Amino acid sequence: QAEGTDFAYDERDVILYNLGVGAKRTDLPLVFENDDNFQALPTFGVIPTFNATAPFSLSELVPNFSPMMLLHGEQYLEIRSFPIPTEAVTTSYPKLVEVVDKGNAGIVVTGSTTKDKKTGKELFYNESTVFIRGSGGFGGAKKGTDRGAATTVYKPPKRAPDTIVEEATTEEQAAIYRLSGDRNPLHIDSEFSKVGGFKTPILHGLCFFGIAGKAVVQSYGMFRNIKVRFAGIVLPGQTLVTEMWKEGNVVIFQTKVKETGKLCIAGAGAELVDGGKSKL
Ligand code: HDC
Repeated sequence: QAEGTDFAYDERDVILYNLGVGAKRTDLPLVFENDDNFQALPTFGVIPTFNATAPFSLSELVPNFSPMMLLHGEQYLEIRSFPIPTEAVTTSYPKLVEVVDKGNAGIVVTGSTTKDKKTGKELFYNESTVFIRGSGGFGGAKKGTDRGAATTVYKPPKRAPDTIVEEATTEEQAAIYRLSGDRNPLHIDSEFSKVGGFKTPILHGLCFFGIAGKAVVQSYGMFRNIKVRFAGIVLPGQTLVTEMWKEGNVVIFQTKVKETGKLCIAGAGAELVDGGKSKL
């Protein structure tokens, strides 16, 4: 196996992450290390691999690569062992899954397994899709491959949602979330975001992924995997409305920006552990 990238974290990182995705001071299991039930939200599983060194660079995979034109397109996360440690030294092993040509954009999918460095136990598996505007048309495959849960596009049922959770983000949401490892200037520096086409910095996809995932876990219990498509941007300060439908062991969900009515997460779903009995 190729050499991986280590990432050590402790309860401080867990609390900072939980706050970054909107945990409240009254959510003691999420913000107080001495709470009997202290825990990382399951979406914390995206963090250990986030800055892991990939065995490729995006500029060698697609033409005209520019970091300003890159957006997070989709995310799949699988939690491979429970409970999620609240401190650990991990090693992540990113690899290229596929490159897709959307004509006006290039898509690159990276897969990464994260292990506990001491025990070798697998903790998480992630697949991250980046959507690079202006980097298509290179004659590559037009569609991605089917990889089961990682590529499932969930279809919300016709009935009204079973549960709706509304959560306001704050103007500082991206400034806090970036301290969990994604220092992309797109989320903090308007000079940078302007070049990418956004007047003001936009919220991290993984931040609103975490907020939506928190709505799922707080409504239905722990999940073993979660898949989302980032269908639209979110500005810090906007309110997110997550609509959920329980279909057997799966929570199908989507998230809208209240101010615009537009979807920011679409076709999303999470497979529950034990039918969702393990509540926060
Ligand atoms: O959907 C549009 C959009 O704006 N989405 C929101 C993007 C966003 O806000 N992301 C989060 C913020 S960016 C971020 O967090 C960056 C982070 O700091 C770094 C990333 C870290 C990654 C992890 C590393 C480990 C947009 C612009 C993405 C697409 O809109 P359009 O251009 O209008 O596309 P459309 O015409 O609808 O479709 C064209 C083809 O592309 C497919 N597609 C659409 N949205 C997609 C997508 N594929 C993947 N992800 C998406 N989000 C469509 O299916 C279509 O393909 P086909 O024609 O084959 O059906």
